[in-house]
Amino acid sequence: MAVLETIVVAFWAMLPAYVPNNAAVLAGGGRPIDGGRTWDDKRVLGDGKTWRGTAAGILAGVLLAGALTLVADDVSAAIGIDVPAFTPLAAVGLAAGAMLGDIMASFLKRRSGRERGAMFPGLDQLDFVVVSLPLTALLATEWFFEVFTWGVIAVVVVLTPILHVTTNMIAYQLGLKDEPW
Ligand code: CTP
Ligand code: MG
Ligand code: K
Repeated sequence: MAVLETIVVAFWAMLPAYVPNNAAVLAGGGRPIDGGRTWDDKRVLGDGKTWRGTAAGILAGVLLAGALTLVADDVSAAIGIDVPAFTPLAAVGLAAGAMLGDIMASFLKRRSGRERGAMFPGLDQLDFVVVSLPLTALLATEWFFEVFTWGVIAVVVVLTPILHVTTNMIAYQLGLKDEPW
């Protein structure tokens, strides 16, 4: 695969995992998942992980995967690069894995004494990749290994932190997010 092709496929295939975090920021609020419970005098997850945000995030990711699947053939023909359709299990793995990774990262942040919103460089940018890719490999094995070649995975690891930092800066500037990370 040529470099440009690899980048386009990586971005396309990861969109259902990229969107949930942003949808959660827009929809978040209401009851926190941990119900306010603490462990070792620290919140289990914190007020930044809510049921509503999580559900909206997963829904947004799955719906986007559905929409991309509808246009995959037309887009492939138009740009001359084969972008993949998503199977339902691939969509769920990517979207739910992204939200789960973000939640697990908050769990680790609280254990290390970081308050809600504190930054954790590295973890903040890659938490959702670390869970969404293995979960998708587990749920949609054939689809995963067809789409996520080593080249695509390498691009994802490099591209994701760049996109994450950029979108969060924009969300912060627009007043949608409390911190720019
Ligand atoms: N959000 C949510 N539910 C989620 C993830 C995010 O409701 N599962 C919303 C919350 O309003 C959260 C905002 O999106 O404050 C920003 O997300 P994030 O940066 O992940 O949370 P933080 O507030 O920074 O909290 P943490 O330190 O736990 O990451
Ligand atoms: Mg944050
Ligand atoms: K986060």
